Amino acid sequence: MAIEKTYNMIKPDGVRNGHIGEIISRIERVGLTIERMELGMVTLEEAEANYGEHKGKPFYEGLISYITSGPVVKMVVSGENAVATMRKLMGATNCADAAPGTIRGDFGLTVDENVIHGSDSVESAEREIKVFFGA
Ligand code: YYY
Ligand code: MG
Repeated sequence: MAIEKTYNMIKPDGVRNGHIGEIISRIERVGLTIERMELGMVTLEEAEANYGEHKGKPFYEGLISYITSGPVVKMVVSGENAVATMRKLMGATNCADAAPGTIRGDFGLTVDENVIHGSDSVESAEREIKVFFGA
């Protein structure tokens, strides 16, 4: 086990639908620590840097316009196995496949508006934290 940092972001639908408090509670309840948190818009540059791996895929343009469409909550979360623990709390990418009890399973319906983002590895987390919070 290792203490890790991960980047998480409550997406525009999660903010718009009023799930900020519940999501933060779930993160705290498992014993992870919210180290930084900011509510605000995602710039086009940040969106393209965060989702560069998906450039060229059919959903890319929609993803960029969606993530820049309204306020999000940007967070750095830390703790034991923070990357995998947050992925477990989030659930499957497609909300329709996400298990009940997960954030996506409980608060989302679709794959394109799926409530929350979470880094998929320690390396991605380092990169994403720099994109959204600087060095
Ligand atoms: O890491 P995660 O968010 O679970 O999924 P990714 O495969 O990295 O895709 C990033 C993001 O793209 C996903 O959260 C929603 C969107 N997306 C989509 O709109 N349609 C797809 N078929 C796949 C992904
Ligand atoms: Mg991903």
